[in-house]
Amino acid sequence: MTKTALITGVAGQDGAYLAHLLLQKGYKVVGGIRRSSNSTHGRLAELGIERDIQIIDFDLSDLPNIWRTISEVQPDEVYNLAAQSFVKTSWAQPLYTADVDAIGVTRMLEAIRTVNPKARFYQASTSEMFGLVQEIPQREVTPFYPRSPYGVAKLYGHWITVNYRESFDMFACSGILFNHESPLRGLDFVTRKISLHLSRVKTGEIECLELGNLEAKRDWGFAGDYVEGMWMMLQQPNPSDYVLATGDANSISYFVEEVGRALDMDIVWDGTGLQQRGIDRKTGKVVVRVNEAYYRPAEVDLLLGDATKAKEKLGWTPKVKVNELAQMMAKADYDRVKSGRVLF
Ligand code: NAP
Ligand code: G4F
Repeated sequence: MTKTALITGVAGQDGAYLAHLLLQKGYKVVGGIRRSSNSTHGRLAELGIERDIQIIDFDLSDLPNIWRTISEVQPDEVYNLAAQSFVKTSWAQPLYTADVDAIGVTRMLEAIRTVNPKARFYQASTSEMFGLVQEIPQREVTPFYPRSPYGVAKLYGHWITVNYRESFDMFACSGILFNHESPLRGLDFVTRKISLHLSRVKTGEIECLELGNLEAKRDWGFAGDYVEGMWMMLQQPNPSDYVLATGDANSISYFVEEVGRALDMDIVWDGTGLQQRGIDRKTGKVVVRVNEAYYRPAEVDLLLGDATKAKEKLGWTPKVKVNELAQMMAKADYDRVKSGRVLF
């Protein structure tokens, strides 16, 4: 029998890749999108699936809307991907972030518990919960220490998912995912900012890319690999929580160098802190500068995950390495910039 999946935040990076994967697996996919005055279907269109999924009006801050959605869709699986997902914005909008990323998860769980308790639930948790890391690498049992209102809100979402599983015997899983990127990544996030802006530097559209802290390290994987892990979690005999990560951490400056290499630049560094500059040795031009405006009130210096549990229990392994990811994103953005295509 055809399974029905409800994906909240289907218009986002992960939502689009997950919808694509589930359609390939024969699911009926219903996707929740919050209303906007602009079109939000760009990623779904890019993957050619805009017309293959049923789109519904959905907002995590609106309990009656969630209730009706679960009632009408009667999903077999629910993937809660919707969130205010940009860490920096969470300092500007801490209450909104908490309402959506923390309480929103309880709204989802309450609606499922009362209306359709057999539905399997995936919560999009995050390595940001490790924040000021207490152990290297980070595993499912590593103590949490979030460093942003986003991380704090997501930690609530994680624990309420665990709590509903233990209290009400629900099939609820929390996926603790490390950073995953792609050509469909939002423009605010650092990898996409680098691939887009260096492409513009390359074509002469802008002179230079401005970034914040170049020293932070992240464990970057490819979003297409990670959505497969989400699906695998909901196919197990028992619900549990899993870290998904590559086990390889690199700095922001490393990602700049790799994207530069893919664009036939040779970026080297001089200076430190706010004076640090990236220079393309091939042209002698300054192509990267540091701007304090992109610093955060509290930084997460290093995230490095250990996905042994996911490898052993789910059979999940990430396929794309960070340098391949940088190349993939550089190529996609360079082609977009050259052809003047819409950027989401
Ligand atoms: P994304 O591209 O920002 O997608 C998030 C989606 O949620 C967007 O479509 C957004 O809609 C929607 N949304 C925001 N507020 C909402 C609300 N109040 N009601 C309904 N929808 C709302 O993020 P992503 O990278 O795909 O990440 C998916 C999920 O995984 C998020 O929960 C994120 O926090 C989490 N996560 C991501 C990563 C990562 O590295 N990508 C790692 C760990 C966890 P608009 O388009 O209208 O803004
Ligand atoms: O790309 P970022 O904005 O991602 P961040 O903060 O790690 O969060 C992402 O990954 C989390 C998983 O760990 C998700 F839960 C979350 O939803 C999101 O997807 O920033 C990465 C690093 C930070 O240390 C930041 O300070 O890059 C540094 N950075 C330096 N310059 C910059 C910039 N980040 C951004 N966005 N823009 C800059 O100009």
